[in-house]
Amino acid sequence: VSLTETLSEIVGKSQLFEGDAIDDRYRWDFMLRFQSNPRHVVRPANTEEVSRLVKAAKASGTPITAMGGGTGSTGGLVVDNAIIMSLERLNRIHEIDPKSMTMTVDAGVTVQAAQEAAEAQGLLFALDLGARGSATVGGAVSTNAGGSRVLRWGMMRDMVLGLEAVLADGTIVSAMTKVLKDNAGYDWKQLLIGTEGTLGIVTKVVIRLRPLPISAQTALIAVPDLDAAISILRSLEGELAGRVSSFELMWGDFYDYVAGFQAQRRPQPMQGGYPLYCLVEALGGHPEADQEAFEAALSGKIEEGTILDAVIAQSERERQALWLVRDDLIEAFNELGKWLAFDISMPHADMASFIDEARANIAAVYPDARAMFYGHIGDGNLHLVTAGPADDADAHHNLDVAVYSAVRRVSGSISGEHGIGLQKREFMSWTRSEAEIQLMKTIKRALDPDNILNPGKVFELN
Ligand code: LAC
Ligand code: ZN
Repeated sequence: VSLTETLSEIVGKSQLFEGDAIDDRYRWDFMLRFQSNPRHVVRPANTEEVSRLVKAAKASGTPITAMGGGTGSTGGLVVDNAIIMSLERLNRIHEIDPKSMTMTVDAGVTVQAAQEAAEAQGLLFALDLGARGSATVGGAVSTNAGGSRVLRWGMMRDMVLGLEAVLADGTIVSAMTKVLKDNAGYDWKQLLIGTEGTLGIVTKVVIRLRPLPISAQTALIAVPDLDAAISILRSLEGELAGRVSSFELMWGDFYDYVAGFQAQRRPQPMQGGYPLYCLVEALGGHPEADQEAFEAALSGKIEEGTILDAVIAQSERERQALWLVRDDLIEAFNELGKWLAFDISMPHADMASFIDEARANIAAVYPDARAMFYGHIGDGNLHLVTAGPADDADAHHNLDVAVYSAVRRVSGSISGEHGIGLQKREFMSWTRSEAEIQLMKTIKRALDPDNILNPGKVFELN
């Protein structure tokens, strides 16, 4: 029997697509840097089918790549003549357990659907990112997604209590536990999280929930420099006793560009021209007292001069408008032509010198390139978007080298959150030691000796 027949037998004819029947969204590379060429697209209905599909892939020696919402930006879904297994039909929210503060969901549930279901029970699924409407929980687990609240609640790996996954030989391995503390031997869940589908395919997750905050204080503040931003962050974290949930920084050129672009549609929340802008949000349980403490903390800094200007949201509508400056970016970026995104991280102490060096390196290769920094500054995680003037593989490589050589000097990471995928593979040795990379390969070979699961991502095995 052909692989086509086997796949069709497992998922049913209507859930197998080949050739021209493959929709463009399954050939998708979010950053349009690579060409993806799946031979088969399958859409299993449950974990059993996922397991049988992996076994069939293995038996025929065909690589298989699991797909969530397709919002990854490092080419992690780009394949050549492989099976794309979309988990979109694994979309059930199985349970919310308010007593244990957990929710149990299939991998294909979107982050937003999970957030909303938790919220309806008065609970918080703390992961949040701009792609919430499409990104799935399974994708967030397999990439260890970060986003805008890591500062307070950690990354996806900090929210996973239980996991079910399918290994490269089709074994279903399940620990759908709700316990927070489990030191019974190796934590294999953490071994799979963040491995971009190369060690196992996540099918179900028990997520740790938090009490739903009932008060939000959100402000856009302008500051004179990076040191001021970091000192404001540190003092707010102390003064607001752990309630600071997001601290997003936008450099002046980024803000002027994005807010300027958005001004076609809505008023700019604050005038342009300041050196740096921070979007800061605290979440809590005492609306009036929280707002008072927040405003008091900010006004102290306005008096000192560490805050140059501030807009404090007075309603949920104003809060959302402030967030749009930070989250509604793609159209503004697309206006730049082809753009590249970076997600580097480093200690706060090295950030200012890193930025100077990265800017100088970029200007040295492309004096006319745009390079705008922003990011999750509370986590030491910077984003950088570059655009023009050149746009081909060589230009992309030159820009990568310009940025990652500066990352290397400060012993930072070439990926704070988006992962390695295909895109950053060649720079792994700039951010990880040879011994670390060998350890990763040893683990990969042990769990996936035939190199079936999303091969070629993170590193080339041979
Ligand atoms: C962000 C995505 C790109 O933070 O990680 O905007
Ligand atoms: Zn980010």
